[in-house]
Amino acid sequence: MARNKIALIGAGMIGGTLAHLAAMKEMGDVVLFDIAEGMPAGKALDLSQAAPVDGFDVNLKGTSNYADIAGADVIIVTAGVPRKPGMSRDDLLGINLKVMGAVGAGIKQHAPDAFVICITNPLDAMVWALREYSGLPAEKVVGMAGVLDSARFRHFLAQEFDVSVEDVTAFVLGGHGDTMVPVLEYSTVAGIPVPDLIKMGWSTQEKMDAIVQRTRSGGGEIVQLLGNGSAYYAPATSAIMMAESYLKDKRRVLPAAANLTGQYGVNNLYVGVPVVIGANGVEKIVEIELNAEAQKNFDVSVDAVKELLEACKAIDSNL
Ligand code: TXD
Repeated sequence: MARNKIALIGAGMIGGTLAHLAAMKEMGDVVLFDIAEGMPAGKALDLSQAAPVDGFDVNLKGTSNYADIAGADVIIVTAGVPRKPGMSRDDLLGINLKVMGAVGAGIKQHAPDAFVICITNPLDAMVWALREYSGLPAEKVVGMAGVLDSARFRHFLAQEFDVSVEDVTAFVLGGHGDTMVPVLEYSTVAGIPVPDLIKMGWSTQEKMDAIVQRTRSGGGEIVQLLGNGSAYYAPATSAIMMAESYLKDKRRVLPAAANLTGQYGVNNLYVGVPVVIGANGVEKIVEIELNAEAQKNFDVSVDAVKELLEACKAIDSNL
């Protein structure tokens, strides 16, 4: 049986971390693609030289030629420009939309059967544009944000409750950004919902509100601290989890930006919802009943995504 092939479009901070993780897990051969000359080949060579020490056995190749992604099973897209301090995700729109045009064309021509995970910001708009430009079926193109956002939420909750992060599950809906919707009722410690934990005296509503706020601006907090660039370890490992669910047909239930076709009252829009990821890509969109507050926040989030799509269409009339 042929090895899987993982193509990483964008070999920057997240792309390099993705390559390392994919290699360590022997998910398949790895192609690092970037327009920056030499850099993807340098990272591929560096990682190849880690193989004898770490004991992984995969081929890594760096390239600036789209033909090298041919036959990729999974493509993870981080190409573009990351946020600088003070810059909003939306400021990135114009620059990264053009990048999605080039990446979409490359995928369409060379790897139309791949499962594509987009990470580039502003996420919900970029994954939509990438679907449009690539022409791939919507169930094969998803955006990674929810796994990361819920991981951030889990980390903060575990700290607050002083329990293992392994026993904390968290639920985040909506767009990636300031309008994301963490849902406390569906976030638990070993199955006990957060509102019950508040009743049990484990924490207070005020502290939970602060954690929700910190989760919403979790990316910005790291941008400020790093001073240059944005988060990359947790984003990369989150995308790898989605890729593994596809490659191993695990049917994991993960929050992801998926194309809605009427679910949650939304049509033709990518927004973060729980999905089942299996061998066919997005196998199912999980439509849960939201309480009034979550629905209101979700609607705000959807409106923010809609605005971004309008902005994309204003920049490129072909969209
Ligand atoms: O949750 C999420 N979705 C995110 C998203 C969490 C964190 C960061 N998120 C976004 O991911 C971030 O705002 C950026 O838009 C992407 C990638 O972040 P990264 O930190 O990896 O950025 P880098 O290091 O700048 O890498 C981007 C690479 C860089 O090497 C460029 O040369 C390359 O993209 N690039 C391109 N590659 C291929 N093709 C084109 N056209 C291209 N343009 C730039």
